[in-house]
Amino acid sequence: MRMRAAADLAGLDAFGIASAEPFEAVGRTLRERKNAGLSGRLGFTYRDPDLAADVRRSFGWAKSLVVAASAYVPRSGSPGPPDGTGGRVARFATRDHYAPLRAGLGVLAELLTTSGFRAELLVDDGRLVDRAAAVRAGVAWWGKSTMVISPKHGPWLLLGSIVTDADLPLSKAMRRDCGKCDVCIPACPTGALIAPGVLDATRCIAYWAQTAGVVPRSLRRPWGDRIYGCDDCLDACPPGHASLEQTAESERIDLTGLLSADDEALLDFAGHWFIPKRDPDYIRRNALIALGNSGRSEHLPILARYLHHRRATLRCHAAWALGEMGEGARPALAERRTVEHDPAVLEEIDAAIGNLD
Ligand code: B12
Ligand code: SF4
Ligand code: SF4
Repeated sequence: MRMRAAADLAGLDAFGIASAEPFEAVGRTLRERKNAGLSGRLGFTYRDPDLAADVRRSFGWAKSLVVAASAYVPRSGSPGPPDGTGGRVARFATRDHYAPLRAGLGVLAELLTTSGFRAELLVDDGRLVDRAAAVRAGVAWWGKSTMVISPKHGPWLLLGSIVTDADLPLSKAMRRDCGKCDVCIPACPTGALIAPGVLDATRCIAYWAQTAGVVPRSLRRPWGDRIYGCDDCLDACPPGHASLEQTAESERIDLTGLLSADDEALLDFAGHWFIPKRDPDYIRRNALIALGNSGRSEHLPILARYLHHRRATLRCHAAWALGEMGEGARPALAERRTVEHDPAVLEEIDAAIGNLD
């Protein structure tokens, strides 16, 4: 009871306690999806499913999980659908929305340690499946989008837990589910939700926005104006609509500004994002896709410049983006074709020229 009151005072939006028993079904699911290729190159909980599904492998003394959630939408501000004027960042990443969650959990952890118990904070960590903990602690239910959903905040929650050796009274799981609703599934622009509760990460824009390499061509148009993350299956979710109504619109990100910025400025801007190898070229890659989708001819010069970038990945994406720009892009593509040696870039240039024909 004292913990719940402290959670409220610490500004946490949901709270519950679960046992630290293994999440056996989740471990099985992680292994099955990994074997089926649905997790792509994801690390995190997929790196070692046995570890992720059993917190006692990391903390042998664990008895309970104190689970909390922080709602971010009313505070996040985020632009709506594409309007061609700039790039979009998913709401969870518009700023470091994990900070209030970590701070609130820190208060609860201190309460435990000052009472003589052990307390380890886990947020977005490979050693715990956060959603499974939240469901067991009665904080939310598992939605068909794979998000966990609360009646008050819908899917707009970030989750974290404290692993403790305190034997705390357990919360009851929520007696709710999505019922007949399934609107998130067709709302996904790439068909990544292949069945209720099953995500094929290799088709998910949120996955690709934080994964190294060349983004599959089939995903680039549905990518729209995104720079990081994707919210479409969350936006569609009815229990979250009341929160969305309170959201203030924020500025779109100037894509040409991003593409002209140096490494330091880019990493500074995106400091709290998960960026493969902290390599800012992946933000540039994402911005090139968004720029291609803007269809605005004033962006031709910057795209033509990127067609000569030292990184083949960026040349691939610049070529594709030029192919989306219409006839004005042909001279730049034709010129690069005469000097390009990388087979993957040549293939992109040919596809882009084919798109203009
Ligand atoms: C890897 C990862 C990703 C991957 C893969 C996501 C995924 N669905 O697995 C990628 C990069 C794609 C991703 C994207 C996003 N992520 Co993420 N991600 C994680 C991470 C690190 C692990 C998730 C995991 O283990 N998945 C494993 C699989 C097995 O879990 P699952 O798909 O939920 O599987 C269960 C369901 O399928 C259910 N189930 C099975 N059958 C059925 C049938 C029905 C009918 C139903 C309802 C359910 C159901 O049982 C399975 C478990 O047994 C967690 C942090 C953590 N340590 O837990 C954050 C986390 C899940 N991500 C989070 C967020 C916010 C996002 C994004 C919204 C960010 C964004 N806006 O771009 C998107 C949402 C995309 C989506 N629809 O999931 C939050 C989710 C909070 C919430 N309310 O659910 C977490 C918990 C981070 C945090 N600490 O808050 N993420
Ligand atoms: S995050 Fe976007 S791409 Fe991924 S499942 Fe949801 S709607 Fe689809
Ligand atoms: S949109 Fe509907 S089916 Fe999908 S997670 Fe939300 S409530 Fe569940």
